[in-house]
Amino acid sequence: SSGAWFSEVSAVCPGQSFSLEIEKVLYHKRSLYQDVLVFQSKTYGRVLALDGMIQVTERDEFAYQEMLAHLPMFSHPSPHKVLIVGGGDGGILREVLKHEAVETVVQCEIDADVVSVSKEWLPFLSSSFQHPKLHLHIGDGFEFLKNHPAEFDVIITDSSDPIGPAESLFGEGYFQLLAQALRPHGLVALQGESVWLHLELIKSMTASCRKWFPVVEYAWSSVPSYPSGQIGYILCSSNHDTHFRRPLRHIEAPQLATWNLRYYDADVHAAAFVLPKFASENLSSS
Ligand code: PUT
Repeated sequence: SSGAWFSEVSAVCPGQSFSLEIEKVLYHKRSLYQDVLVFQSKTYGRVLALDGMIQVTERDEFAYQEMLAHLPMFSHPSPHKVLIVGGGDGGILREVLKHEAVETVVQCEIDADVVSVSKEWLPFLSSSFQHPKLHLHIGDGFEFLKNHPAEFDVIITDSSDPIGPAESLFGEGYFQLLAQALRPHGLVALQGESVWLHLELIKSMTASCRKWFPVVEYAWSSVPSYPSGQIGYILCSSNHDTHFRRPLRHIEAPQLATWNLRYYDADVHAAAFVLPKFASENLSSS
């Protein structure tokens, strides 16, 4: 062990700092957009940090990837065409492609270096970048959406935090573009931050989403390496009849083993929408 520690110090989570012991730094460079760091940690496997914020660790990445991908995917009856905005490590893509209904995945990631670094250092996440159903576009998700009206069944935004290159993906202008890029009955899922740290941000995001979508819900999961150990998912539907709390589809038993799920199942899906009182009082639509 090097005896060195990585500590998250950021305005995203002021006054606190989560730390991991570093075994070896594998990659550290500034890309066009941000500081990109990959290290081997002592107890969480490989870790990707962007601008000093942990994006994934090998130990707990499945909790985030499975929930952000499968909550919307199992809430849509037939998700044929899916857009991933961000998600440059490839984890959401890996999960989305498990759904047989998917014919095309378009992914728009702003930072080509995140994709290439993930291909080289994070193979457990990036294994699907060669998939024939994928159309990978390197560019700004906000700008991309302006040119793709009424095209997608499901749009998943796997962003970093609102300070840095992902800032535009947290505002009302972006939610309007998402609503316009959906096919009829389309759904959206967004990285929704932590109720312990970002309740005001989540309140304003869900209120803005409600201007563009008739159904908006917040679900959550535990992810120990994210600030406060909890992260949320904002789910929006353009269909009044969507009930996010009940998955519409289930995995057939023979396929279940090949999906290799470690966090998500139908019970976890339903339970994810049950919020502690301080959060539900702030986030309910009524
Ligand atoms: N896409 C990773 C989310 C990290 C939030 N801090």
